[in-house]
Amino acid sequence: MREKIRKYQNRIINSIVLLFLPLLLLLAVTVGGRFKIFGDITEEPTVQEKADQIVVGVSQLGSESGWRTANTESVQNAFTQKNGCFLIYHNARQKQENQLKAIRSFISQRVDYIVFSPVVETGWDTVLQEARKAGIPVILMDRQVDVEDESLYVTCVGSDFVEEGEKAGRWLESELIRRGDGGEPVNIVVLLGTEGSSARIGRTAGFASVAARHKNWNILEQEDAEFTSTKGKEVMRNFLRKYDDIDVVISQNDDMTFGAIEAIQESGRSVGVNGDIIIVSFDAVKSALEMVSEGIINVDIECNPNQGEYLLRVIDDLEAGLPVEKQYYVEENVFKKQNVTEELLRSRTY
Ligand code: GYE
Repeated sequence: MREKIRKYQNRIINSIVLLFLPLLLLLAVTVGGRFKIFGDITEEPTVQEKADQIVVGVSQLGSESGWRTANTESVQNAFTQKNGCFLIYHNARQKQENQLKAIRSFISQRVDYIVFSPVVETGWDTVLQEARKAGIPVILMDRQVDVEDESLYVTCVGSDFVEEGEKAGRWLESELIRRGDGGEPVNIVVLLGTEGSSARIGRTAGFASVAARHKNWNILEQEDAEFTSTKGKEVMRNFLRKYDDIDVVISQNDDMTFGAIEAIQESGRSVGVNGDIIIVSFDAVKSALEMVSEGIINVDIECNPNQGEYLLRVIDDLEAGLPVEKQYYVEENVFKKQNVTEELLRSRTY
């Protein structure tokens, strides 16, 4: 009998445990989400947090490149509790629809500011009108939007992509002169970044405007490689199969450059300062700068991902009721073998 009662008791205990286990798990996931263990979107901050902190919803477009990782870190280091902020961060994984969802969730959570890096330029009018209706200022980070009414966003902190493209063109001009260019044909292929993105649109236009001044520059082909290393390699491999006389590769970011260099070397050709093919890259992340200093990449047009500090300053100004400019450009350099110093490599954090 006793044995029976004990069995019965055990069964009851087991059922209670089974009943509460899902509840315990749910609690763990919720708490985890709050501290960004499980999810990308944190939970709505409590009223108390809202009262003394500026709540900033950040929609990052993805994590496709080394540049992007550095950009995300910069934002996360700026919008900290120490700086008076509560950050709600979301990664859209390259999809505009995910960014639209994130922005709408920021609106329903009534954040104080919305910051986002638009994956493409078009298609934002409606959601930005919704933010305006809710009285939430929107700040663009990194890339631009193409909207009917520019007052739908307060300001943009990012890069001058057309200027970056022109810098690439101007560097090639001077390099060809240095090599004693006698007007022989220069065959160029271009690896393009994400279709519809400001970085691609601006860099392409900037480079093309310089190329147009040179009758002997032939842009053989420009192809989308989505700012990723894998795609860069694949597209470069196709270019190499199609054209056996490529002189220059313009690669719109370092990740695509890494892939392209692999493809070129596997094809038996060499790259860089003493190589068969000139490599022009954009971003200037640390591992690319190392390749510049080794003469593997000829030139790297810097794109500065450290935008968090600028964004924080803009928000502080807005909080203080001060006027802000419509556009802030971050400082950017051009790196060749000669100016990639040991000191620069040591201090580069990304
Ligand atoms: O060059 C590339 C990234 O928008 C400036 O996006 C950014 C670009 C950057 O994925 O690496």
